[in-house]
Amino acid sequence: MLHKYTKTPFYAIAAFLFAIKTYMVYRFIFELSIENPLQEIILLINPIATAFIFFTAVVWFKPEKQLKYTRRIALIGSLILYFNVIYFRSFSDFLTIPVLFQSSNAGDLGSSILQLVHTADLLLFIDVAIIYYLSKKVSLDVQPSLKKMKLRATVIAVALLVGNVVLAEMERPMLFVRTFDREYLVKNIGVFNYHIYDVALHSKSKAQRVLADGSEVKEVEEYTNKNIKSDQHSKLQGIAKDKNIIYISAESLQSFVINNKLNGKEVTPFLNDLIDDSYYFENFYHQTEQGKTSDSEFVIENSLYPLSRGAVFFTHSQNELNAVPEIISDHGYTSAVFHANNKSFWNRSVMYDTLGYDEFYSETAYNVNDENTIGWGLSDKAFFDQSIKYLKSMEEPYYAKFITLTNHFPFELPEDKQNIDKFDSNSKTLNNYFTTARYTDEAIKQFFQKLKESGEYKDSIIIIYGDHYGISEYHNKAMSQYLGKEEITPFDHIQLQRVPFIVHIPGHENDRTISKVSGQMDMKPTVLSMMGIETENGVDFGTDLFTDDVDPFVVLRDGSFITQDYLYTRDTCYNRKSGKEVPMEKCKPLVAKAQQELDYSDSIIYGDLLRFYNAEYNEVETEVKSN
Ligand code: GP9
Ligand code: MN
Repeated sequence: MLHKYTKTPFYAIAAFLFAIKTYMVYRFIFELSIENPLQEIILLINPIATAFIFFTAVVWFKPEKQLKYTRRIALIGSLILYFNVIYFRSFSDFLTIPVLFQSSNAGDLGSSILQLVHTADLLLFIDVAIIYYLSKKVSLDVQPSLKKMKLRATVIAVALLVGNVVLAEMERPMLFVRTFDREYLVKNIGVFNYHIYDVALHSKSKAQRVLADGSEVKEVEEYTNKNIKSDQHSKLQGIAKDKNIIYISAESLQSFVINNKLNGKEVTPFLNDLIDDSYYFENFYHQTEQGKTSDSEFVIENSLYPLSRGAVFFTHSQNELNAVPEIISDHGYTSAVFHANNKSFWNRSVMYDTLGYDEFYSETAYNVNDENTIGWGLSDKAFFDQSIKYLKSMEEPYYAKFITLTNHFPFELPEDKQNIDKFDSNSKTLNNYFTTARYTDEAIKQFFQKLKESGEYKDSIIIIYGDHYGISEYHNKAMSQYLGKEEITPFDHIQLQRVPFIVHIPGHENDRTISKVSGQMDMKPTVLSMMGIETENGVDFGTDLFTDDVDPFVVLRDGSFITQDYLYTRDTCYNRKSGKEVPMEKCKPLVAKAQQELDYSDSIIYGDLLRFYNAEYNEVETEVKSN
């Protein structure tokens, strides 16, 4: 009998065991960084406070029920923690409610998921096993049964929690306002309370649509007109008029491999050559969040920020938007997306309708078999090969978006297809990455050849961009080894969010590499202006990149931002060119502006505000026409 040795009620023993486990996960799996002693204390207290608040709830039941519920709480809590562990290994991030509702994606993850589950993970359930075992050995007499005891237990648990929250607010003022910073939240209030907070946020965002009215749109429009929209005519205005636009979304392709080598070999030889014959934006950042590829699609078609939690493709697929495919259909363009994956992944089949795409060539349009499958699905080479016939069948001018897949985590490629070495470091992910990045480079090369052979090339403008990072912070050590740096600082981390953006115009001669700071947000106005289409709608956040009258200001979804002179992230201001820390005063005025911009964009999505704007705009348009 356990209670021969101690009079501690069982729920408290269980809470203690569970808290130790949680703490271990924070320290050794999430590797939550500790910057000062107060953070250390908070990180120690929050698992205890959280475990006690949940486990103490059982005291309000009869003693035998208390044991049963204690076991259940331990099991459910452990599963929730474990799901976070798996998600974290892939995304260096924590689950949110919208991400959970995207579980239809999980079935398609296949080998990726297996890579994320380790045998040693069984250790994460040791406390559950002990709790099950001990629960059979405890005496019911020492479980709280009198009201007084129950109240005392509850008061202690609540006091612990309040103490935790007060300390957290002291350490991190405005903690609950900065919702995008999930790591801070987890560090300060723990992963379970973070989930509760996330549920509250979710309900709030749902309510926002109901309560929205059209008045806010005008304010957003004033902001974008004043701060973002260019008054100049672009140097390339109309250059793509009546030409086809071929977009290539290069999966997980980051700029650090461009013009870079591994063991003396170029990683992306084709793209490196192409860049000499194209406009290449070397300081171009992805602006995605949890929605990954789908977020990049959302950003480039709408010039709106993705959400800080979940993927807009899932959470707001019924919103009224003003996306590129819809706009250009009024100008005689046909549009299609090519992506050889399950059409429901990222809810694409629904969202592409909302965006105004005419056609979606998904997995079912392709012949996918064992020979031509790599990792997540159809290999990029086979994908482009099989796409050409569909492309040729499209009515011109067309707008076609190709989404590659082979360079996707875990970046596995059969040996006979590897034309560059693997890297040698402690990160299998980074080691593999070079081989699949090279594979995509070769696939794009072949695609160009096919475009030329089929006659599509000369009438088209080809735009290549990286959708988001491929190598998360989790692999910083290996990354620093590759880049020959002592460590990856927060500054370096933001610089690693650069992805290639290449605009290739056949027959054009003024090509050059452009250093100005830019981001995915800018693609919509840039491409529309190249097509010679005037955008009447001012409610978006991008600048035409071939104009020069607006100071570049790239805001990332986590509130970090980059200007020509400065880079701001994690409460620190850096000189963008030297990477040296500079006084915060330099960045301060822009911190609020970045937040404002994100908030404006969120209000458009949460409130579905474009339904008011588009309605009003159409009214004006009809009036003009009828006059
Ligand atoms: C899947 C592809 C990759 O269809 O878009 O998705 P990701 O995981 O990069 O968002
Ligand atoms: Mn992707």
